[in-house]
Amino acid sequence: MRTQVGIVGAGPAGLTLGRLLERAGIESVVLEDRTREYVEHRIRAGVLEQGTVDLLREAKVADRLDHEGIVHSGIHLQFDGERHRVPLADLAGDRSIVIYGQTEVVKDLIAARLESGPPLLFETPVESVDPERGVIHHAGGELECDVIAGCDGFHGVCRSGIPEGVLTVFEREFPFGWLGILAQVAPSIDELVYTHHPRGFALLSLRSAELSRYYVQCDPDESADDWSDDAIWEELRVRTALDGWRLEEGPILEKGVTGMRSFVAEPMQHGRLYLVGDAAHIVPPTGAKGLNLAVADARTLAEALIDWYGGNGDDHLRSYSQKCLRRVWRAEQFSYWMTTMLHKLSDDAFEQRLQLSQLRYVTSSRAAATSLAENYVGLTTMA
Ligand code: RFL
Ligand code: PHB
Repeated sequence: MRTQVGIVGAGPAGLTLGRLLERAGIESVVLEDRTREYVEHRIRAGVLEQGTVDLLREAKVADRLDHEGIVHSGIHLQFDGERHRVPLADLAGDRSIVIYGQTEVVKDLIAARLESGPPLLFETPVESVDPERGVIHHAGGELECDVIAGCDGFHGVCRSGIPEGVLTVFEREFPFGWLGILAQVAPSIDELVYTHHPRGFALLSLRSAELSRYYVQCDPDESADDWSDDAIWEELRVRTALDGWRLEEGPILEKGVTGMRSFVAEPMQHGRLYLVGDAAHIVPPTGAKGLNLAVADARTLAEALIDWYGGNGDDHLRSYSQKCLRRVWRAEQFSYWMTTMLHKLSDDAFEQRLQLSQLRYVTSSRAAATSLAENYVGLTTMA
């Protein structure tokens, strides 16, 4: 089998790239390890930057997003028994975020691809890739390609297809994780709340008018099964408590623990292989950047390939890695900053005083709040 672009992985990166190529008349085959059911129900991100929404609209996969996505023009930061609103849109040139689950983005992209026809093969694990020859070895045989897009996430096989010594890896692992739940209850507040508390971080988010998505900081190697529903609600209640406000509870539909790390592999390209999204970089979820970075990489690669197949040379393919890494490192810094400002890092009282002072500064200085706001909604200068 032969194709122009072989795409490994049907997450947001692979599916977005496939969609953009399809609209430009460039052939691709998407190979995905898991079932459609599994990929469509993997609960992860929920915050889309304006730039991500704009791209999905251009790609004509935003009908449901435009109906069901919830626009938020602010977030709250809570600490020391106070809740402060950061007016994102006022501070960041009228740009906002949209709450729409990654599961829904993936469903929309899969439906569009299956309707229009280019191959999307589920349950087809890729075993290895050859970046020099442009060959993908998978369970059913070989796929020869002009270009391989490694969109197979952090644990995929594409990154390890790059010969030793080529990549430089930058990494930080955090000594905590997030216990996340999806609960069948109306959100108790209409915008996100990021809470710093002596017992640890908590985040109140949502998926819809009936579904809430909540997180608490926990040990990274804890199992979600060790947490009873009552224990989770108790922890959420204590960490987010505020005079005159109540956290509504409901049945927990799903729970899971996720570790937190920062990771970047440079460069994001070798031979015919281009790494896209989590395959090349990971951010801790506190800045809500992972999915948005994956979509931005996919756009950059699609534009470079459209240029190249259109006979306009390979300048953009050559600068793919450099262009993506600028945005990636901005998101790494922002996510690291949000993470270390908001989580319980240690029992060190000096460190805790610095965190509180930083939170007070961000919620009282317009300049500091503007910096948070423009990074959170997505910097247009990084496009
Ligand atoms: P994905 O989504 O991991 O997709 C990779 C796909 O590749 C498949 N695969 C293979 N296929 C074939 N052969 C192989 N050998 C393969 N190995 C793997 C996998 O099955 C999968 O389908 O990577 P992608 O596309 O780069 O997308 C990245 C995003 O999923 C990720 O960055 C975000 O979910 C991160 N994230 C958030 N990002 C945001 O922008 N905003 C958020 O609010 C946000 N919240 C989060 C998050 C991630 C979280 N977790 C669970 C890590 C909240 C959480 C809790
Ligand atoms: C989510 O709704 O899943 C979510 C929101 C904001 C984050 C991370 C996750 O920073």
